[in-house]
Amino acid sequence: IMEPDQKAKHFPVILITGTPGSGKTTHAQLLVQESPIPLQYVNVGDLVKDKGLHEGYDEEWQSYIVDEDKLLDELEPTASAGGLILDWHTCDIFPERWIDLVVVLRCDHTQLWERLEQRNYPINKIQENNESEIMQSVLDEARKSYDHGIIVELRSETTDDLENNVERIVRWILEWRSNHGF
Ligand code: DAT
Repeated sequence: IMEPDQKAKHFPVILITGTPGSGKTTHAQLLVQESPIPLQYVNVGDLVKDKGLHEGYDEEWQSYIVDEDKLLDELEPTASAGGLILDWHTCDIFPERWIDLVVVLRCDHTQLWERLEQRNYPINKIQENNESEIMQSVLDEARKSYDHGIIVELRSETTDDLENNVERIVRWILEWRSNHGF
């Protein structure tokens, strides 16, 4: 007879990743609205900044140097409890056991360039991110870090893409729930 696992998560943890500008925050915010279950949204970049989980600021790249140990300690309780959307352009630092679904957003690189220009990113940062999208760096990083079966690559160029993607993730959530006996 199997004992019910008292510590089992009732809700999954979804990581939304992709090159900056690919649409992570836009997707996560719509998903929070459309989700059939309560999901807490964490923008990891904002968390790093707000809680000082870094070792200073890199002026050249205009980004914080993340203190990974501090970040993981901060997120551990929420991640273990479940019901979480993580939004970050880096995906290889989270323990595999935390993550139930990895969504990698992809965008045409010319469109990405325009989105980052609108954000007033410095040119070196636009170039770096543009190359990273062309080289599919985030997707490769995800494939190195997680079971390929939990990774889904989705295009994020149009509003239709956004709506279809969120619908698809909602269906996945319902399936996850039913597979876990809820
Ligand atoms: P990220 O969080 O990955 O940095 P974002 O969600 O802030 O990206 O999106 C960057 C910009 O691009 C923002 O102005 C919204 C727009 N955008 C992203 N995905 C889109 C989509 N699928 N359709 C239309 N606009 C999109």
